[in-house]
Amino acid sequence: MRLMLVHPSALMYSEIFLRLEPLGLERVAGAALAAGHEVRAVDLQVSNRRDLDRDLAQFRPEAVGFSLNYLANIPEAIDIARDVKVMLPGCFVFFGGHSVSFVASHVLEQADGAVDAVLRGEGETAIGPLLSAIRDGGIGGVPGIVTADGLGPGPRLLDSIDAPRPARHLMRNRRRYFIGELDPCASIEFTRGCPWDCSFCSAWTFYGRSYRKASPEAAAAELASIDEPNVFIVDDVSFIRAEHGDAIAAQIERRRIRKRYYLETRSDVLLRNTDVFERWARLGLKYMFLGMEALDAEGLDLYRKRVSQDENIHALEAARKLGIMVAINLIVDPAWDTDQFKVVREFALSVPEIVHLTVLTPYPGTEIWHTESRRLTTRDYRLFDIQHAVVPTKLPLAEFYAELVRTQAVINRKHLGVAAVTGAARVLARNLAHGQTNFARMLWKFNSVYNPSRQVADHRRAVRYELPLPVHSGNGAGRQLLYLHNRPPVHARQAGGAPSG
Ligand code: B12
Ligand code: SF4
Repeated sequence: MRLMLVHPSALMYSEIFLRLEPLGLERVAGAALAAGHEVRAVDLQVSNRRDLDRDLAQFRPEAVGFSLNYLANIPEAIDIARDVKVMLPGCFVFFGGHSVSFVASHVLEQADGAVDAVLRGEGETAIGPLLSAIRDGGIGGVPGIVTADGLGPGPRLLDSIDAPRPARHLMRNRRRYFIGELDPCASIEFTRGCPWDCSFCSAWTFYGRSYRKASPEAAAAELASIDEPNVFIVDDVSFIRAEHGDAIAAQIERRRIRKRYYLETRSDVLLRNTDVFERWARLGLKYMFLGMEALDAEGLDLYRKRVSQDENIHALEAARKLGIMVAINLIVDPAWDTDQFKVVREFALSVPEIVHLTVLTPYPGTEIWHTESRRLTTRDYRLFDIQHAVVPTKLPLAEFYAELVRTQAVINRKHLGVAAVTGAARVLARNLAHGQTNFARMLWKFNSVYNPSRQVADHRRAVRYELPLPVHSGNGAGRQLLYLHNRPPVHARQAGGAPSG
C-alpha cells in the first residue's frame, strides 16, 4: 500500500530556538516499511504546502497519516485532511501522535468526515495492522483505533524499542533541523516513558508510567548510522539508570563515535548520577534542559516535581563544574503579578544559565486538566502551545503578555550581551562557513516573534476548532483513568530511585 506520512508546521513561538526531526513519525514510517509498504514523508517544519501538494499528486497515496504530538497543530492538520479528501477521494486519512491520542473522538467529530480514524498510543504496533485492514477490512480490530463508530481495542506497547529504526532517509531538508547552535542536529531515543508523575505533564500518562530502555548495542549502532555531527536525545529524563547511561557510553567509546549532544534531565538524576554525566561530557555532551519549573517550595509542591530548590541549585553547580550549559525551564503561572515576574528576571540575571519560560497550561492527558479549578478562557487549539495564557490572568491580559515578553527580552539580552555575542559570533561564523544558517536566523528573529501585541491578537482570531471541555474532578482524577496505555507488568516499569506512585 502507498502511505504518505505528514508532520505539520513548526509552532511559531518555539521555531526560533529549535526545529527537530520528527522521530515518532520516522519510527512509524520504519514500521510501515518493515511491513512491506511503500512510504513517503513530508515534514512541513522544513517543507512547504506546495511540496506536499506536489508529492500527493505524484505519489497518489492510498493512505495519509498525520503526526500530532502538539495540540496547537490540530487545526492545520484538519484543514489539510479536508484538502486531501478533495484531491484524492477514497484515500484513507488518519491521525496519530501524543496529543491527539487524548482527544481522539472529539477531533474526529470536529473533522466531520475528513479524518477516517485516529490511532491512539504508540504507532509502530498499529501501523501494519491498520494498513492491512484498510486493504482487507477489519479496521475496528486495529490496536488503538478510534473511528466514527467508536473506540476499538486499546493501544499496544512495543516490547522493545530497539526496532524498528526511524526511517531517517525519507526526510528531505535534513540540514534544517537544529537546536540553538547545534546546527544541523539529528534526534535519537535511548529510553521511552517517565516514571515520575508531575501534575502538568502527560509524558507519564501516555505511557501508563512505563519505562523502557534501548539495548546499549542497538543505541550505539543507531548513533553510528547518523550523519549529523550533533544529536538531540529525546528521552523525557536522560540517564535515570546510571548503568544504562554508562553502558551506552562504553559502546560509543568502543566505536569511537564523536558527536555533540543535547539532552533533558532532572536535577535529582543529575546529582545522583553525576559520574555518568561527567563521562558523557567527555563524549561531547554540551547542553541540557533542566525543568526547574518553580523557584519556591510551594510551586515545586504544586507541580509535584519531587525535587527541592536546594537540589536544583546544586544541580546547576554540578553542571557548571562539568562544563555543560544548562537551559532552565520555569513555568509562568497566569496568576503572577508584576512582582513575581520581577523575581524571575532577577533570578535569570543572577545565573549564567539560559532561562526559558513556559506558561502553565492544562493539557488533556494531564492531571491538571481535571483538577485545575480555574476555567479556561479559550478552547482554541492554537493557543495551547504554552506560550499563551488559557486560564484567567491576574494582570489584565495585555499587561500579562507585556510582563512575559519583557522578562523574555531581559533574558535574551543577557544571552546576547557583550560576552555572549563574542561567543555567539564565533559559533555563527563556524556554522555559516558550513552553510548552516538556522542559528543565525534564530538570533535575528527574537524581537519579531516575541511581541505582546501579537500575542494578544492571537486571542482575537476566529476559532473554528475547539478543545473539548475538561471534566473537573476537584480532588484529583483516578490515576489509572489518566493512562492511555495500560500499565505493563511490574518488571517493565522499575526504574530505580523513581517514586513508585
Ligand atoms: C523530544 C520532545 C520535544 C523535542 C523534539 C520535538 C520534535 N520535533 O519531535 C523539542 C525539545 C524540540 C520539543 C519541543 C516542544 N515540545 Co516537546 N516533547 C518531546 C518529548 C519529550 C518526546 C517526543 C519524542 O520524540 N518521543 C519519541 C518518539 C519516538 O515518540 P513520539 O514522537 O511520541 O511518537 C510516537 C507516538 O506519539 C506515535 N506517533 C507519532 N506520530 C505519529 C503519526 C502517526 C500517523 C501515528 C499512527 C502515530 C504517531 O507513534 C510514535 C512511536 O511510538 C515529548 C514527551 C513525550 N514523552 O512524548 C514532549 C511533548 C510532546 N512536548 C510538548 C511541548 C509542550 C513542547 C513545546 C510546545 C514546548 C515549548 N517550550 O515550546 C515545543 C514545541 C515544538 C514544536 N513542534 O514546535 C508536550 C506536548 C503538549 C501538547 N499537548 O501539545 C509534550 C507531550 C511534553 C509534555 N510536557 O507533556 N519537544
Ligand atoms: S519528570 Fe519530566 S517527563 Fe517526567 S512527569 Fe515530570 S515533567 Fe514529565
